[in-house]
Amino acid sequence: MEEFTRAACAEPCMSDFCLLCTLGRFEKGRIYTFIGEVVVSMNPYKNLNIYGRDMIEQYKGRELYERPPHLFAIADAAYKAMKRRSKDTCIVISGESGAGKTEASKYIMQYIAAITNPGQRAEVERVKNILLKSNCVLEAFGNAKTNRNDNSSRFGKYMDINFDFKGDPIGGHINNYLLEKVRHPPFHGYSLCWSYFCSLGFASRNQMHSSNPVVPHGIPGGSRTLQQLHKLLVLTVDLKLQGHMCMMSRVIVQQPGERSFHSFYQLLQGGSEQLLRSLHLQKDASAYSYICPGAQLKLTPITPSSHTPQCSINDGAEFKAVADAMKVIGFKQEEIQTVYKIVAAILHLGNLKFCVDGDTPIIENSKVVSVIADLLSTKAELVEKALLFRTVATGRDVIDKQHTEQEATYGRDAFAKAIYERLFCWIVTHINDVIEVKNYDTTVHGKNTVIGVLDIYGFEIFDNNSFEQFCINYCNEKLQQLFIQLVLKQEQEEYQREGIPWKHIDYFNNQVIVDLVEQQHKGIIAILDDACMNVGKVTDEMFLDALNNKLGKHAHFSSRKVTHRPCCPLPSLPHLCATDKTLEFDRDFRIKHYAGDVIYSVTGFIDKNKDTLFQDFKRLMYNSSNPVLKMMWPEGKLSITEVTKRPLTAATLFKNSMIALVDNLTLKEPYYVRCIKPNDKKSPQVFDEERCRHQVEYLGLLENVRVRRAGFAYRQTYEKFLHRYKMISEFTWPNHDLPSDKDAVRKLIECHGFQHDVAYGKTKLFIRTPRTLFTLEELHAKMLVRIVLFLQKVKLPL
Ligand code: AD9
Ligand code: MG
Repeated sequence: MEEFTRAACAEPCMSDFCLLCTLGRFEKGRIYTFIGEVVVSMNPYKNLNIYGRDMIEQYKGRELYERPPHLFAIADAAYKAMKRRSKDTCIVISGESGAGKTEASKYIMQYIAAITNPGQRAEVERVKNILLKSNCVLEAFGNAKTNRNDNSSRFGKYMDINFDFKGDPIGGHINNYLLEKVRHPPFHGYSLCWSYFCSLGFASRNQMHSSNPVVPHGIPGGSRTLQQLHKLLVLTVDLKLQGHMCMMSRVIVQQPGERSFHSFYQLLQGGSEQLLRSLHLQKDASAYSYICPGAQLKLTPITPSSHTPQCSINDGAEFKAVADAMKVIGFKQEEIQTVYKIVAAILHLGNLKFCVDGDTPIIENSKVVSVIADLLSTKAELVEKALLFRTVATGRDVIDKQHTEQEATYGRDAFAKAIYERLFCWIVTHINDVIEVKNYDTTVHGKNTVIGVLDIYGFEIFDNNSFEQFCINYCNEKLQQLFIQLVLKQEQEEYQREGIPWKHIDYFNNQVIVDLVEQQHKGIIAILDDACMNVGKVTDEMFLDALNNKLGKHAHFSSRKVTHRPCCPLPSLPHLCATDKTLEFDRDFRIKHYAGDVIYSVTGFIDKNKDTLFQDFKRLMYNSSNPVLKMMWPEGKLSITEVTKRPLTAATLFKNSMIALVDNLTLKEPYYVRCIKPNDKKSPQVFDEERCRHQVEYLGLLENVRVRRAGFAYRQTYEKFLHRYKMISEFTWPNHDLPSDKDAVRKLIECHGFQHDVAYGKTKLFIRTPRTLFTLEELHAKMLVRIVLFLQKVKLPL
C-alpha cells in the first residue's frame, strides 16, 4: 500500500494527526495518532514519560482534538460522553499479541482513577484502589511469557466500571474469557482404544454404516475385519501419542522459549524460605517438571528513556506486589495461603510418577501424594484413589475401574489444569464480590452508568497453532467485525440513508470468516461439536475429514485434501502469514483470517473441545476440609449416578461468550484503541515498515482514514441540535418561527458562517470538522454565562 510510507504524505508533515507520518513521530517518541475517535498506538518498547500527573492534567476535561493524540484523550472522551450524556461507553483495545493492549488498558484505568472522586470519598477510593490493584493479581495468574510477548495475556478481560451520578467509580465487574487450559487426549494406548472401540460396538454393522461425517471414509460398511480395525487403532494410537508430544497446555507443558503462568515462578522466587518449606517447595524452578523448561528463560529487558536496563518482569518483586495487592483487595490470610497451596500442589503433581506393576499402574513416589493431600486438605489415600481409579456407573451398580498408566497420567494433568483454572476463576469472582455495586438506589442517586474496557488476547500465529489459537483468532475476527460494523459500515450506510452525497469506500468485510467459524450447523465449531457428540470413538483426523467434506469449497478454508485457491484480499507477507508455508501434514487445516493465513494442527481439537475431567477429582476437591477449595468445586457434590447431563463443549461455551461480549459492546458507545507492534524483536529502535504496513492494512485503518476524511466528525438530529444550541442565535431563541427544525438549524449555521463545513441530511445535521463543534460549544458556554449574569443582575432565581 504505497500510501503508508513517509514519502506518501505529500510533504512529510509530521502532524500528530497524520497516520502516514507515523514512522517519523515514532522515532520522536510520539506514539499516538487519531483517526476520528479511534486512537492508533505504536508500542514504543521503552518507558516514555507521557503518563504522569502533568499529562493527566493536560487532558482532563478537554475536547478530543484540543491536545495531541493520546490514550488519555480517548479515555476522557469516553468518560465525558458517559457523564454528560449518561451514556454507557466502552473502550475496545485491539491489536496483535505484544502490540500494547494490556499496557494501554492500565493507563486508561489509571487516568480514570486520577480524574475522578475530587471529593476523596472513602468508598470511591476503596473501589478505585481495588480496580487498579486487580490488574497485578490477574496478570500474575493469567499472563505468561510467550514467544510473542513476555507478559502475554492468556485470558481476555472485559472490565465494566460503574459510575454514580457524580461520575465517580462506585464499583465494577470483570468478565474473563478462556484461560489457556488444554487437556491431553483422554485415551492413549492401543489396549484402551481397542476395548473402547469394542465396548461401544464400533465394529458392529450399524456403526459402520453411520452417516455421520466424522466416521472415516476408509471404513467400509459392515465388512471390516478385525485386522483392518487393528490397523486403524494402531494409527489412532500413533497419532494420539504424537498429539501428546506436541500439544501445548501451559500449566503442564510450554512451547520452546515460553514459560508457564507467572504465578509459579513468582512463588518460587519471591516466597520466603519459611513459606516454601511449609509448601514443601525448593526455590529452583527446574526441579518441577511442569514448569522446568521456562525456568532458565531470560525475559526481555524494557529500556526506559534513561537507558538504564531494567527487567520487564521481576518475579521476586512481583510476588510481593501480588501479595500486597491481594491484601488490599480483601483476600483473607487463609485465602492467600490456599492460593499458594494450590500453586504448590500443581508443581508437586507434575513430579508425580506412575509405573506399572504387572498390569496395574502404581505411584512411584508416594511421598509426593502425601504432600499433595496435605496441601489440598484431603487424605493421601483419596488422592491416590482418584489418580488410579475411576468410578463408573454401570446400570445400578457403581464400580471402581482401574486406570491404565496413560489414563492415570492424563487424569493427573487434567486435574492440575483444572485446579489452576478454578483458582483463576475464583480469584476473578472474589474481586467481583468486593467491587460489586451494592445498595445503589437509582431513584435516589440517578442513573448508574458504565465504561467498559476490553483488553483481550491479540491475533496469534505461532509455529504450531492449535485449538487455543483457533479460539483467540476467532475472537479477533469477531472484534474486527464489530469495528467494521460500527466504524466503516454503519457510518457509510447512515450517509446513504440521510441522502448525503457519498462515494462508497470499499473494505474487506470479514463476516465471511466469522461465519466460517461460528455458523450454525455449517461452521467449524458446529462440525467440531458434531464430532464430539458422536457416540463412537472419534479422532481428530475424522473431524478434519468432516471439515474437508463440508467446507472444502469455502474460499477461506483449505487443507491438504482440498485444493487451495488464493483468495486472501490482503497481500501475503511471508514472515507473518503462513501462505508460503505448505500444508505439510494431513492433520493441518488453514484459515485465511483477516490478519493473515494461519495453519492449525487439528491434533487435540476433539479432546480440548470435550474438556473432560474425571468426576472423581471433582468429588475429591469438594470433600476437601479447606472451605475455599470446597467452594471452588460445587459440582463435586453430585454423586456418580446423578451426573448425566453432557456439558456444553469448550468451543461452544467460548462462542457463546463471544456473542454475548459483542452484544454487550454493541449496546455501548464505542471508542477504539488500535495497537500496532513495530517489530518482532521487542526493540525500541526498530520500526519494521513491512510489519507495520501489514497491521495498518488488516486493522482496516486506511479505510477508516478514508471514511473519516470524506465523512463527518459529528451528526445530530435537527431537534436535538436545536435543543442544545438554539440560544446562540436570535433566529432560534427562545423559539423559531421557521417552517421546520431543519430550516431553523440552517439559519443558525449560516448566521455563524459554518455553512461550508456542514451537510444537511434528511433528519440530521452533519458537521465535518471537530473545530466547528468546539466553536459552537464555546458560543454555547459563553451564552450560558451571560444568561446567569443577567439572571443575577435582575435578581431572578437561578
Ligand atoms: V497480548 O495479546 O496480551 O500477548 P498485548 O497485551 O497487546 O499482548 P502488552 O500490553 O503486554 O501487549 O505489551 C507488550 C510489552 O510492550 C509490554 O510488556 C511493554 O514492555 C511494552 N509496551 C507496550 N505498551 C507500552 C507503552 N505504552 N510504553 C512502554 C510498552 N512500553
Ligand atoms: Mg495483553
